[in-house]
Amino acid sequence: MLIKDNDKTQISENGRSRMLTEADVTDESVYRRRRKLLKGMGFIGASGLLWANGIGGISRAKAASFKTTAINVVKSNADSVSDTLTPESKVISHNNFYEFGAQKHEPAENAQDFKVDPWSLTVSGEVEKPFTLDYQQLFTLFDLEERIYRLRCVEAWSMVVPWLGFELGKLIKRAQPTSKAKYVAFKTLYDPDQMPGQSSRFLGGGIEYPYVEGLRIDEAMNPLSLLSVGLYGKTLPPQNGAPIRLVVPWKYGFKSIKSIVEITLTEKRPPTTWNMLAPNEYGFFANVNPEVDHPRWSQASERRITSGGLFTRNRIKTQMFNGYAEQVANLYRGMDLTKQY
Ligand SMILES: Nc1nc2c(c(=O)[nH]1)N[C@H]1C(S)=C(S)[C@@H](COP(=O)(O)O)O[C@H]1N2
Ligand SMILES: [Mo]
Repeated sequence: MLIKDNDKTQISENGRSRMLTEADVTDESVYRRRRKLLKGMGFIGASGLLWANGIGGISRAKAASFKTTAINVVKSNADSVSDTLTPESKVISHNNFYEFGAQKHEPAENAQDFKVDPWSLTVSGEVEKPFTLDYQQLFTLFDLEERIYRLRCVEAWSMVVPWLGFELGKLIKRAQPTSKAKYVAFKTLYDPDQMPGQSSRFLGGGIEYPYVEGLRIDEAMNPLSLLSVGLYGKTLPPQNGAPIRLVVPWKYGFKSIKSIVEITLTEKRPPTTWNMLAPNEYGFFANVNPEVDHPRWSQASERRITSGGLFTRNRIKTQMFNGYAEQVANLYRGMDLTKQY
């Protein structure tokens, strides 16, 4: 991956160097306060989120033309972490989504006209009951919950994001996997007319499209594996993978594939985009591991993107499985994680 802006991204957002603005910090503190309040009231519901949209929506509106809408959340999940949230303005402007450009600021600039409705997500392969969901069903099939997760990119930066979504396992169970289903393969939309990176090796970073990813079935069924349809109380903006993307918080960010159109249960391990491009650098498992360095840089620490200003370093130690060892270490018992990276 492009690593050249590893430590400079926070001073160069949207292609311009700039100081931290008030919106960067207001976003998060308002959000936190609202969340506490709602929790105190015993629920997180539609009216609260509409109220949040009225406040938090301001900073998004000035940069984005894509319309996001408030989402009804049924519950807040116990797996949420209490780390300081990355401000919404940064979550939606510092992205990896090579279909819209390989520079961090490009997806937010190039994806605003992306059409997400109608959408079609198919679940098939080694299942008894294949099915296809339309745009509306992505939001109504299951109760949506909020999960605050760490997101650790293999490039050694990280964020903390309040996602909205449902467990991947619920979707898989609905399709009734056969006994041959050992892996789950994911595919991003292929539409070069809408995704300029797919027809330009320069913009698209030289990777093969469509972007594909995969998990072992037990990883996919782990309750932490989330299909996200929103963040910060609203539907996903396109740069973050609208209308539906995967979030696997104990793995490097490239596993968290965006704008998914196909989920296929398979017997054999499916090919995955970054592994195909550079197998010595990116493994199939891609578990966050501070002890296994990338061939070109250390993974022992990371730059946490917070509301820090121009000269804030925010360098923190990377945790095994990104801090989720308690929930997932048992999935890898007996494996040599230096070889199965
Ligand atoms: N289809 C697709 N999915 C993708 C990527 C991509 O380029 N294309 N980039 C991945 C990488 S490297 C990261 S770190 C995360 C970033 O998610 P975010 O932009 O929402 O923070 O998305 C992942 N999903
Ligand atoms: Mo990444």
